[in-house]
Parts: sequence; structure tokens; C-alpha cells
Amino acid sequence: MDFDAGFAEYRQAVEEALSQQPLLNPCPAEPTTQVGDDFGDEMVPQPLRSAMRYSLLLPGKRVRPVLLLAAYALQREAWRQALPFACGLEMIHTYSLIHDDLPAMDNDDYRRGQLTNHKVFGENMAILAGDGLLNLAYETMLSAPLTAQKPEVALPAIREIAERAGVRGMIAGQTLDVKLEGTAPSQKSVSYIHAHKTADLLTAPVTAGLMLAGADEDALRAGREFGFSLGVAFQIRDDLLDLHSDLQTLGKEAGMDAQRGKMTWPAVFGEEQAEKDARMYSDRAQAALDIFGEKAAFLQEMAARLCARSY
Ligand code: GRG
Repeated sequence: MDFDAGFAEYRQAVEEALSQQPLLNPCPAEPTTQVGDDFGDEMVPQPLRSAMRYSLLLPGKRVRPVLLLAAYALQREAWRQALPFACGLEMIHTYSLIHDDLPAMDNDDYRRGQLTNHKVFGENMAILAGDGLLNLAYETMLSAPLTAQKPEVALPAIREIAERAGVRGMIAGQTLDVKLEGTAPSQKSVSYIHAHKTADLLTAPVTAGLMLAGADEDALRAGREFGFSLGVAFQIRDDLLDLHSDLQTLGKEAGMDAQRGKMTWPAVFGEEQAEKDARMYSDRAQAALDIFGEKAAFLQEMAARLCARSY
């Protein structure tokens, strides 16, 4: 199977699973903030359900869930067993986007080509939708059939995701990203921000996917190196796209990093060096998977495309 067909198959499986998530259904076609009188104790209140579902089902690239499924498939064929974990990661990622877009953070109006969550549902619901998705992510992973069947592999995988999404991982990176706005460019700071804000949440799917499939320490080491290098290259490309792309292509407003005085790779190293470094980290990511032989071709191609992407 070629790369595009493989990616489409993983992505479609993720989107179907997300859209069928029982707690977010049924939902009116149009976003609404009305609280109906039809809610029972077991139902998620309609405004919350609508706000969570809105951002989750907007057309994201689904990079993280596809990484998890493809990493699992490096070791085992039955990748659909890992779908609840792939969905959990996409829920965590979506919560982080909703919160990142809030007025108190980056104050963005557009995300994934549509109005941001707080622009549609209000700030209070956007905060709750993010909180809801974060908790639903863990509920989904802990309730997965694979967790009941093989807790000895599933619980460490869930813990890996919690750590990398958490206060020493993505949230730590986001803290420095916010706190260092407007400060002098620094190699140490930008490396820390990219490693945690972005690379941790791109490493988690790879290492968790491998763990779920019962991978050994050599495979996990390769997965960590792949995820870290891919994550840094991915964020450098994101920084470069912010300099030169536009709302229509990116689905979010461009040029905002400079306006906010963000610590970006081009701001620290210059654009030419940033281009070189994106390629260098992408090559390093691909090389890390050589130990898997031909099976690694899909993830290697995915890294190459993500690091050279135009959106
Ligand atoms: C609020 C705790 C908290 C964290 C926010 C995700 C994030 C951390 C900030 C968003 C801004 C940003 C540049 C993050 C770096 C990672 C990144 C490039 C996210 C966008 O991911 P894509 O391109 O988005 O995979 P889609 O929409 O395709 O899923």
C-alpha cells in the first residue's frame, strides 16, 4: 500500500471513531449554546457537547493519532485495537489548541480553517470544552478493551502520554512559551520550548504506540529519538510557515509569532539556518527508525512530508 492510501486509512478510522464517541452524540448539526430540557444524568450537557465536538471534528491533520497507529503497526498488525489511544491523543491535542487560542493565551480567531472555540461558544465554554476533552481522553484510554485485556502494557502507555502531555512536557513548554514572550532570543530557551511544547506530544504517540504493541527497549529508544527529532523539525516548519504563509493555507492567522515576540527558531537562528535545521532534524528522525527495516517506510515518509509541509 502506498503512503497516501495508508495515511487515508488510518485517518478515516480515527475520524470515524471520534465522530462516534458516544458521549459527544447525538449532537445537533449546528453548534448551539442552548441548554435543552432533554438532558439526563448520563448525558453531557448540550452546550458542552457541542463545544467539544466542534473543535474535535474540525479538519485537523490527525498527525498524532496516525503516528500512534503506525507506531503500533511497526510491531503488530491489528492496529485498530489501538484506536481508543489514538483518539485520546487527538482529544488531548485538541484541548491544548482550544486553550492555546483563548484570549488569555494567544488570543486567536481562527483554527483549522474555522472560528476558534471561544469565538463560537464563548470563553467559559471553551475552557470547559478543553477541560472536558482532556478528561474524556483518559476516560477513553482507560476504558479501552486493550486496557482491560493487557493492563501491563496499556497502563504504562497511558502514563507515558500523561507525562509527555503534562507538567514536565507540553504544559511546561507552553509555560515557557508564554512567559518568555518579548524576551531576547535564546538558543537554550527555544530548544526547551520546541522539545516540550511540541516534540513531547509528537513523541508520546510513537512511544505509547510501541509500548501498547509490547516493544522492547531498543525499539522504544528508536521511537523516542524519532519523536523528538520529528517534533523539533515539525515546530521549526511551523515557525517558518508563520513567517510566510497565510490564513487560507494554514487555517490560522499567520505572522502572529513576530507580533507577539515569540521565541521561534528563525528568530534565534535566522531563516536560512532554520530551513537547514528542519531538514537535519527530519533526516535524523528518519534515520532513527532504520532498526525497523522496511516496516519503517511509512513513518519515515510521514516525517519527510511533515517537515517539508506547506500547511
Ligand atoms: C494550552 C497546555 C496548552 C498547550 C498548548 C498546542 C499548543 C500547546 C499550542 C498551539 C500552538 C503551537 C504552535 C503549538 C505547537 C504544536 C503545533 C504546531 C500544534 C499544531 O498542530 P497541528 O499542525 O494542528 O498538527 P492540526 O490542527 O492539524 O491538528
